[in-house]
Amino acid sequence: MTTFSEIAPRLEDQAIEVPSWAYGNSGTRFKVFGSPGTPRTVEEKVADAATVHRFTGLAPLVSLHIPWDLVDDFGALRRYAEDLGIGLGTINSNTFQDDDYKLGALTHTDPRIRQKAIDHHFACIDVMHETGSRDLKIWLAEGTNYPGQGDIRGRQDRLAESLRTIYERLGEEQRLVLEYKFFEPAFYHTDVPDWGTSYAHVAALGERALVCLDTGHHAPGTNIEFIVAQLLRLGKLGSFDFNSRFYADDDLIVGAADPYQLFRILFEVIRGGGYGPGSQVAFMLDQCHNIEAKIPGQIRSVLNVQEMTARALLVDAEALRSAQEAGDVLAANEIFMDAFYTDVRADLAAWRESRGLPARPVQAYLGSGYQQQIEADRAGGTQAGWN
Ligand code: LRH
Ligand code: MN
Ligand code: MN
Repeated sequence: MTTFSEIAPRLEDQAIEVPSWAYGNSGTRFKVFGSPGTPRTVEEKVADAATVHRFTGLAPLVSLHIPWDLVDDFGALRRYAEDLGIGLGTINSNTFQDDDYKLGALTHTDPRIRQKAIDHHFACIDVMHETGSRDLKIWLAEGTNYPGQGDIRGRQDRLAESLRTIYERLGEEQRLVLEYKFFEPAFYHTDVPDWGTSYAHVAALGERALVCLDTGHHAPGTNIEFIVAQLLRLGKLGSFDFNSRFYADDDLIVGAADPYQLFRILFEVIRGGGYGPGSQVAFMLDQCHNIEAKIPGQIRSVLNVQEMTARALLVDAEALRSAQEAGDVLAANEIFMDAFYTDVRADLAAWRESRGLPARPVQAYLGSGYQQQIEADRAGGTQAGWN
């Protein structure tokens, strides 16, 4: 049995990127709830993200969404973030809130609209040069609602061409990550519905194009850890968007719906070399906090990832391999489950304290006065939201 003290040094390698939109108001198509203290500006979102890092030591980067997080001077925003102890991370493009894109953006039949969508990605790359971001993340809301509505094959061809144009614009240190999602907002067919389609496109582009796996973007019952293993094997897993789901693209707190699934995913990440020095896999959250408090919700989320990472690191890899090779089904499963069932919370609390962090970050945040302060300071103005 591997012990906590044996794996503790590896916990230092954990860095989770938080999404700026987690701090703004969000909701469902039925209602967006306002909440006191919600950021009114991009700077305030960055300050909240930095607070999550201050209480956990786990979240050194905040991911931005363009145009939701558009500012005049991204260099100044970068300096502001760095003064608060964090960096600006992945830049997310947006081709899903413009009437022009109703029937497609990078896949559209009209070259003018395709070029408009490509230009938006060029603008995102310009932002990345200023923010120092490595990754351009592309999630497309494209597809059709009715059989016969579009030429599925032609749309793939136009998508490949648009992606190539964007890819060629990247700087040498920059990467493109292509996110897939099996449905929504299109319901009949989606242009990038699964890892295979994303893989086909990024493989055609080149080394700096990779797949982004959003844990909420699969059909129920999908074996996500298998996809993780396969993409790592192929050298094409670029990033995660972590969250959890019960029914659709719920964007709930990662590890809340199915901690065991998160454990299995993280086990394959570690097994496949996707964690620790030399790994190119970005651990991001893609979540919204519709009804719960946002900053403690983010703190809880990064702690959930840390907790399941620790448990996955506890799997006795050597004993597991011996049992697997001996064909000992029950022993292999028991070794795996022993690690999953190990409660690491007290060890993690002590480990945090040893590094000058609060043992219980959520409680420390709630007692810190930060929430009261932002509720007082941020009265008035317009709260940032999903737009
Ligand atoms: C839509 C989505 C996607 C993007 C995010 C901004 O499904 O959740 O995952 O990354 O919006
Ligand atoms: Mn996502
Ligand atoms: Mn999503």
